[in-house]
Amino acid sequence: MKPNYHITFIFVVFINVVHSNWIPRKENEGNVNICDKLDEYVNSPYSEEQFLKYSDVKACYELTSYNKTKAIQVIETVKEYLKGFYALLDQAKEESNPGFDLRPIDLISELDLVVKNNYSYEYQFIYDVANLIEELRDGHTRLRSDDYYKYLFDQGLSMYSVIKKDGTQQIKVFNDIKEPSNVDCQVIDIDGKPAIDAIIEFARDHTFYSRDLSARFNSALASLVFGNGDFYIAGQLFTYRNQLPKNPSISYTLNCNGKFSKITREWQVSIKSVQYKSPYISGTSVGNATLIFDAFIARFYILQDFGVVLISTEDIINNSLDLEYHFLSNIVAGFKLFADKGIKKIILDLSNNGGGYIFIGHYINKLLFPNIQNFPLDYKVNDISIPFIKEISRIKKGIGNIFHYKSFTSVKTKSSFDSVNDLIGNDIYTRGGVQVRYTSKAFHNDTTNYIGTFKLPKPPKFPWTEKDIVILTNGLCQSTCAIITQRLAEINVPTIAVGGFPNTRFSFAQYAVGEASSSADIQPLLELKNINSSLVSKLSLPSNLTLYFTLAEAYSIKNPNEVMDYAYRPADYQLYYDERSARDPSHLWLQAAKYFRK
Ligand SMILES: *[C@@H]1O[C@H](CO)[C@@H](O)[C@H](O)[C@H]1NC(C)=O
Ligand SMILES: *[C@@H]1O[C@H](CO)[C@@H](O)[C@H](O)[C@H]1NC(C)=O
Ligand SMILES: *[C@@H]1O[C@H](CO)[C@@H](O)[C@H](O)[C@H]1NC(C)=O
Ligand SMILES: *[C@@H]1O[C@H](CO)[C@@H](O)[C@H](O)[C@H]1NC(C)=O
Ligand SMILES: *[C@@H]1O[C@H](CO)[C@@H](O)[C@H](O)[C@H]1NC(C)=O
Ligand SMILES: *[C@@H]1O[C@H](CO)[C@@H](O)[C@H](O)[C@H]1NC(C)=O
Ligand SMILES: CC(=O)N[C@H]1CO[C@H](CO)[C@@H](O)[C@@H]1O
Repeated sequence: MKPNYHITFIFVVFINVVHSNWIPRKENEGNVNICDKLDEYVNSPYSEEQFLKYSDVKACYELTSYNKTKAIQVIETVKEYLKGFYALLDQAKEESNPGFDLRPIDLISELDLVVKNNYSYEYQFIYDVANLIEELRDGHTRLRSDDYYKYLFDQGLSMYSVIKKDGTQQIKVFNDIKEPSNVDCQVIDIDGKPAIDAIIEFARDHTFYSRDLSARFNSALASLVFGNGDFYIAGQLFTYRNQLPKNPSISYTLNCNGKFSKITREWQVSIKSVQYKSPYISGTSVGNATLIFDAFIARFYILQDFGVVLISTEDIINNSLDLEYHFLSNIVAGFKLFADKGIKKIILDLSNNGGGYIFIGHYINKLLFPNIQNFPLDYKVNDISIPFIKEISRIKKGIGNIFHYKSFTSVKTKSSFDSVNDLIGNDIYTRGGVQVRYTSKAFHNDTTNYIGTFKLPKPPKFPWTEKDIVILTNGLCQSTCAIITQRLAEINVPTIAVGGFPNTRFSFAQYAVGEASSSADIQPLLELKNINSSLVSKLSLPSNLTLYFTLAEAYSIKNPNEVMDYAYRPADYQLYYDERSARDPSHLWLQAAKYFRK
């Protein structure tokens, strides 16, 4: 059995290779199955086509009719996974902090209502289920179908938001592949609605990378992300979507220096994935900042007299423990270089960081604050989860897996659990009005969880305290990124969030969890010896459907009963994008440097 390496990350829209020509492809001819034809276009290296048409993809999706029998099976299986493993299922029924834009959801009952609807096509049903689950606004929890999330629908256009001197907020064109002269024109209306309202509505109802609306608003718009050794345009979910959009196009009214125009953009699917390299900064130079160390997944800059560290989500792409080790050694080396150069203040810019291995977050926290205790966790104990806990705990190689009692240190005793029953424990909490059983609270034992063939570097003692670091994000710092930033915020490292709405402080991070998992992670465990056949059939989803979920919840250290996922933690300070700072983060770094604690 392969141990589980505790990866948690949120999908960051992160795209490859630029195509500047938007050549529409020829009309579809004949009666060949349209889905096969699309596959052929995508897979043929000689294809002249660069884009799939919206209407062809729609026709492909509409080849499969809705089958209520199959739909009921899907709903029943999804319910079993959620009841067995989804740590936040019952808390989701409660009213949450008013800082979040979130309604209480009794997901199990609402899933039962979905099958009462009539659908013509299977994809409509799948989207409804997926959208309902996304209303949890839990980035770790979503349903994906290989068939109906196969394509990314793009308009070649991205937008951003600036706050003018008089305090008003505007939507502007950030980048436009088709018509570069539109860049920085103000977007007045979108499909006849004021642009700002259209973006807010979309962010509120159709994005789920934060429970906080300001951060969701940022995700609907474009911003820069550092990754893969360069800067790219991230987010832009309004114009870059993974579900088949309802209409074939969107129209925009633009104001370009007083000249008004209306443009209409069709949705297209780029065959070669598109990488929106930032056209504004590229390579290693960022404004007046000097790059002193490039660790590929991290960069160390000096600007004026302070340091800036960027850390990306790279590990996900390569997914190799040896590389992780290499990256971590480089991160240690970068900080050491700062210390050697006498850098006294450091900005951690973790904008658009979707997370990575949990132990890396833990390691970075301990690197900067050697005595820090990372967030503890627990997960659900019930008829569905117990067989996995017991079975995996019997397997020596299972150490490191979330279901193995030896993967943890007990919060109560501060040492390893003596037996599987010690981990299972007797903890019962009232959540959403019902009694729910969880394991004993535990810390990840990062030594056991990191089964590498090498020793992690023992870092030197660094000179910085919480007064010498500030955290800067655009609100989209998720999962392992939140394990770093929300933990450091609890020891009073100041936090700054960029963007959102005027004078509205908002969350700098979200989804610090104990572990995220999925039906695909559970599938191989169904083959273990003592997992009985009724459990296997309960948990068997069609292989083209994957349910992702938060498996273990994390708890605050400061307020030990507070579940981090539902802890509303607004940033201490807010900054805004303007035409320059949206394209050159060094302008934000200069502003952020004012917030080091005195
Ligand atoms: C619907 O799905 C069920 C279960 O997979 C199958 O037995 C049945 O034939 C399908 N019905 C239709 C009309 O395709
Ligand atoms: C679904 O379709 C059936 C049969 O066509 C109809 O009787 C029923 O009212 C419809 N239900 C809904 C919720 O539209
Ligand atoms: C999954 O695959 C089956 C078999 O190829 C297909 O009939 C079904 O439509 C697919 N369902 C989804 C939700 O992708
Ligand atoms: C770099 O510094 C110079 C001199 O202080 C200043 O004029 C210029 O605007 C700065 N450039 C950026 C991108 O901040
Ligand atoms: C963590 O695991 C290692 C390796 O199994 C073990 O030696 C160590 O005692 C554990 N630490 C704690 C605090 O339980
Ligand atoms: C399988 O496990 C379930 C729940 O623990 C139990 O109710 C059922 O009797 C078991 N079935 C078999 C065949 O052992
Ligand atoms: C740091 C590193 O090795 N990155 C590699 C990750 O994988 C991609 C795709 O194979 C390579 O292009 C990168 O160089």
